[in-house]
Amino acid sequence: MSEALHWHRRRFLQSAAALPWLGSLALAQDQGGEGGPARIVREYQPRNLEYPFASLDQPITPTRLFYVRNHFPEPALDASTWRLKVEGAVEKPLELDLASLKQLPRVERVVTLECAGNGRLFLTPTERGVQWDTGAIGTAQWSGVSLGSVLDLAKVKPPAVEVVLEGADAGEVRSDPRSPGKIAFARSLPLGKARAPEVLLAYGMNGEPLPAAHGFPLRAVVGGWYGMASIKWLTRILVVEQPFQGFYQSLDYTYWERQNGLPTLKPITAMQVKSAIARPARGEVVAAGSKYVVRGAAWAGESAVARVELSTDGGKSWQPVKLSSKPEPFVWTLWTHEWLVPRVPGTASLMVRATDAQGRTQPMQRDPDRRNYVITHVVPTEVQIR
Ligand SMILES: Nc1nc2c(c(=O)[nH]1)N[C@H]1C(S)=C(S)[C@@H](COP(=O)(O)O)O[C@H]1N2
Ligand SMILES: [Mo]
Repeated sequence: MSEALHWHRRRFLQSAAALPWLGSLALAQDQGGEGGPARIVREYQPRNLEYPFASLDQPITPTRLFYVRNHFPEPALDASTWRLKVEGAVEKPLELDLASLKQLPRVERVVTLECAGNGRLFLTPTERGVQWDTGAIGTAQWSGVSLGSVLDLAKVKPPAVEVVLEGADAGEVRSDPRSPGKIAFARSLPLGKARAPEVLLAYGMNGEPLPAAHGFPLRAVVGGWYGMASIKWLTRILVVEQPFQGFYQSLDYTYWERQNGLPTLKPITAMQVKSAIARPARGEVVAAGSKYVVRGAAWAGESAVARVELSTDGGKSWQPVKLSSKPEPFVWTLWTHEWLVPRVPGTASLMVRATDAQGRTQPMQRDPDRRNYVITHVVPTEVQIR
């Protein structure tokens, strides 16, 4: 399929009139079936599945290939008994069922989710956590309501500073640092971000009801932030007057920020600018003297991608690649580059780097203050030329 067609499909998807097309999307997903690309199992229990990044060929990730990141066993929720509680610093505490949520204005948005641990496989020495390659990322068309509309319904009281989102899944973290017994998966958002238009409570994904693995019946989708903020199996929204200091907010999913010479732990929030090569894959054999279409994606969280450059000579020289769509915040942009493969057999080292609209470029070196998260440094893709 041509890049131009992808672009049209994408534009099409962003309009509310995309519904007829979504039927063919479901069809396209089924075609993957036998022999097609499949997710890579990183962990069986709880289920952690990686998107096969080399299969990237359209901006919307097929649901059957979308990565799954679970900390605890997936809860099986019954939509008829499920309720969403909204409480804490609000004038009108709520208990909403799915039908009353669906009465609120429907919002649709294409948003890219990336796990903060994506690319952990590239860290030396090895860091704790799921050993993701490049595919703990995906883009879907999410449908639901804005979190802001639910907060307005409950009427947030002025001293409130944050909104805690809590999932129905729970468990005990037994490795150090241990959790205080059984805890639910929960994260908070400052009120400003919680009210932003890119923050949804989604009941639909790519035109279908949200699948169980992705948080049925309702999940948060926090555009521009790493995936840990997008709470699945959402059952409670707690409005608080002090910053939340939960396990996944203060102990895990944190990085060191240096303030006046003192390293301080900060919660991981906004996605940083990053790009990745989908094809060729690491170790792929490419034909000497051929034209090879190198392809991949670039994204920049709340910012937009401004520039993507590729090197096919191990970082000595860089050329701009062709973007298949106009970069926007919250969604990745696909890119291609026609590479004239050298005639001489051997190896080649390909690298890609992106720069965002604020002028921030992916670093060449890993910053250890990021601990086991936010892996955005440039990683070479070595290929064989034969
Ligand atoms: N309730 C709950 N929400 C969760 C998680 C979880 O384990 N439990 N994992 C988070 C993390 S770390 C990521 S990256 C995203 C992944 O969403 P996905 O599984 O739909 O791809 O969900 C987030 N929301
Ligand atoms: Mo994640």
